[in-house]
Amino acid sequence: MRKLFKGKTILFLVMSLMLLLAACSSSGTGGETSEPKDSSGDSKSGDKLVIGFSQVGAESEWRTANTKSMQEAIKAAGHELKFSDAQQKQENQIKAIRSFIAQKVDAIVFSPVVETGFETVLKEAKDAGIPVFLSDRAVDIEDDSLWVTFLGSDFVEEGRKAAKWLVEETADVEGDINIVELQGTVGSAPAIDRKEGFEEIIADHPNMKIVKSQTGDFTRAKGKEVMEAFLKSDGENIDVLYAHNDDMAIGAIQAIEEYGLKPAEDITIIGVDAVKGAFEAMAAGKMNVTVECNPMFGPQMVDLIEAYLAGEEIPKRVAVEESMYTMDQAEELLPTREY
Ligand code: GYE
Repeated sequence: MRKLFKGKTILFLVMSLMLLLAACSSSGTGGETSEPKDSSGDSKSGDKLVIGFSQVGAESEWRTANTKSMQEAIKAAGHELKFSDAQQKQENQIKAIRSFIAQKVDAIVFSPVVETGFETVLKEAKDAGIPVFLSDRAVDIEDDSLWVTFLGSDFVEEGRKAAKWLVEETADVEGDINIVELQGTVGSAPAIDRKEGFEEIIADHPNMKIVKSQTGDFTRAKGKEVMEAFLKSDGENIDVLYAHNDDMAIGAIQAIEEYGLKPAEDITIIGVDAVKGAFEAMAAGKMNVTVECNPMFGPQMVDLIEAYLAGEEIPKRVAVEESMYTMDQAEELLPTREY
């Protein structure tokens, strides 16, 4: 099967609008809230806060934009930031959180590299009376009193959007559609959820098969390396690449070109994040679609921290709004992209 991409622009626009409306009506708050820290009226709002931010790393364009958004928002609000880059290692994050606790920061912003294994350190923060705000990625911990709120994207929905686009684009294709998948960091919320959402949709389409799936750790270098291995073992039979982020897709595009095939024509390329690199690849005709995952929520996070410390009730889950973009929109939208 070749050339899956066809310009079903109108249908796509209608779909996007529907997705956007659905996102707007469901975004923001879940039912649960976090009790205010201080209901005595002795508010911390207006004070200069010291905020510790334990970031995952600098593995992708998305991450760099997210770090910048958080740094700028904290500075703009007149607060002090203590920043720690964990280089995608859980033990570095645990150390960073312990050091924030020792320094008695007012709040901890934490973007957990993986979902599990943070219970003890989060308990230590709670015992020290320091509120923790989960940023971008969730944890898989039963005791949800260990964090105030989780501000981030719905990764399962992103996976669904990617698969729905593919189903739409291949509606007329007869025969098997062989998909290779580049997963994000093993054990991370976006890798687990983007896989789940995608698989949920293709489950209703027996001709769609994930024939190979491996982690590329969310980086270009790893994405390229793993795609090279996929191509080497069965290059001619790969119809679609589903990459859990754009950086891995971009690395894979290079591998596909070096192998002698045409990305976006011979192999349909689906990414997630909607970073500038993806828009450039789409504008150059080398990538078909990217599902947006918006990293620019620094200001939203600062608002949540200030509101909580001022005694307001905070929803347990706050969603970031996002969309998706195709090749035919890339050139026009590229100059407007913030990240
Ligand atoms: O998609 C990827 C990054 O957690 C949403 O992490 C984030 C993901 C993002 O490395 O590019």
